[in-house]
Parts: sequence; structure tokens; C-alpha cells
Amino acid sequence: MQVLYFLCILLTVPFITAFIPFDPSLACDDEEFMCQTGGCIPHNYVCNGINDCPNSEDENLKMCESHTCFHKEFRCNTGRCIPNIWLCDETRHCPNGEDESINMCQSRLCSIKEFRCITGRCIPDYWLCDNTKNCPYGEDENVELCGNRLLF
Ligand SMILES: [Ca+2]
Ligand SMILES: [Ca+2]
Repeated sequence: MQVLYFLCILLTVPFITAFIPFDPSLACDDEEFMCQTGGCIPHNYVCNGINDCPNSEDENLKMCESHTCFHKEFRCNTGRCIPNIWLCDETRHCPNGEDESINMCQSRLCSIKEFRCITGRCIPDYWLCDNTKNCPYGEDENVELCGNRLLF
């Protein structure tokens, strides 16, 4: 009888756990980092020199050494990943500021579908003449550039 009872439990446990509702608040998005305590922080807060997880595991030196970035991201020396759009925008996003390195920004090339700001920032073409200055010096909203565009 006892064996049967044990068998019964053994068979129902996986059945019950399969039907426990999944709590989405416990999971993190693809672009988020999960802290050991269960909280989620934005992916680009990892290895940024600031402890964002309660146990500061987002700044673990060993983890940061091997931390890889997504495509279209720049990897700072510390392992922090920042979007490429943050490069050469005259704001330091890497803890050591290498996203604003003069050497890199001066020689930086943009793709065909991008506009190159004088600082070396690459912005999407559709940000041109949209009434928002996206280049640090606003040349994407330059009257000469946009005045001509209005004729078409
Ligand atoms: Ca920057
Ligand atoms: Ca713009």
C-alpha cells in the first residue's frame, strides 16, 4: 500500500509543477540582466561601474571580463555594452570615456543609410530634418540641408 502511495506522489508531482502558473514578473526581458535576488536591470547597466543589483553581481570583475555585447553595440573596456548610437555624441557613456575617443570618432565611417555628424556620430537618415537636433551641433537640422529637401 505504501509503495502505491509513493508511486502516486511520484507521478503527480511533475503533473502539478507543470500546471503552476508561470509568473512573468520573475523573468527578465532579453535585453535585461537578472540579479541573483531576482530583480531585472537594463542590459547596459551591467559593468558600468555602478552597483545596480543588490549584491552588486552586475559589476563582478570576472563576469565583466567576458561579458559580450549584442550586434549594434559597442563594448567599453570595462565590459559595459552601449548602443552604437551613443558613440561620438559628446557624452561619455563608457566609464573611461572611450566611446568619445577622438581617434575613433575622427576616423569613424557611417553606413549608407546613416548621416555622419561632424563629431563622428552616425544617425539614421530619417532623423534628418525631423525638427529634432540629433547631432551634437545640430547639423542634421541645418537650413541649407533641410531647405533643399523641402522642394522634393
Ligand atoms: Ca557617448
Ligand atoms: Ca533630426
